[in-house]
Amino acid sequence: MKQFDLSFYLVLDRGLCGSFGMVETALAAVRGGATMVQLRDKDASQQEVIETGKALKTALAGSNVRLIINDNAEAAMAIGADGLHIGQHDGRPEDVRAKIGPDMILGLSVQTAELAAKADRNVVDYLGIGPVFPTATKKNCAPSIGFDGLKRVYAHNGLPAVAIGGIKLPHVNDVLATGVEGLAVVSAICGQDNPEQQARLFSAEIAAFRGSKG
Ligand code: TZP
Ligand code: MG
Repeated sequence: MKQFDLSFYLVLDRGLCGSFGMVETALAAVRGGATMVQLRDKDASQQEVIETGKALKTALAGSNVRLIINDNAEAAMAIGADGLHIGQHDGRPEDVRAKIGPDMILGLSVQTAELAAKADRNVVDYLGIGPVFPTATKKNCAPSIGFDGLKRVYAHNGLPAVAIGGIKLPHVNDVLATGVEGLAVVSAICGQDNPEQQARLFSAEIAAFRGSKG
């Protein structure tokens, strides 16, 4: 059984992290309670992705935080990452799974209930559902689905899921009330003056939600 905790999933963006850097941002977020870290560095060369990924792997060693690489199976394997996250245009999940082998965590982005229903539990380990809200962070983003859409899409597959897209601190309760296992954020952490403190606030909200559910 693969062990991973989707509760508070940081997706790194090189541009937003700026001079603070992706590794420092990840470390700060993990100190603040982030449970997963994804390297999503669309404009970097293969060598840069692998270098950053290896630096993240070293930084996260000894923590329970899983390192996921966006879109790039070769880099994920070269880094020795815990997992890979793919979108709807990144190859058939079956083919990607064949390439990365059975042990790597595989995440898949879905935007609709139809796509969620099609995701094969024997191939994919978790879903990323969204965008919940419009976001400037991702170019050419699909239409936002809101909390109702999130709930509907999540209900179409028993896989664990994280919500993504425009999620900020005041949304934590409504996101988790849809039933999803966690939430993924980029700009709520990357580029913030104090990413550790922001992460702490998210973690506290998540813990408070869980506490209120007993
Ligand atoms: N996939 C769907 S929305 C998104 C991605 C990578 C970006 C989310 O960024 P933010 O800053 O948390 O809105
Ligand atoms: Mg993609």
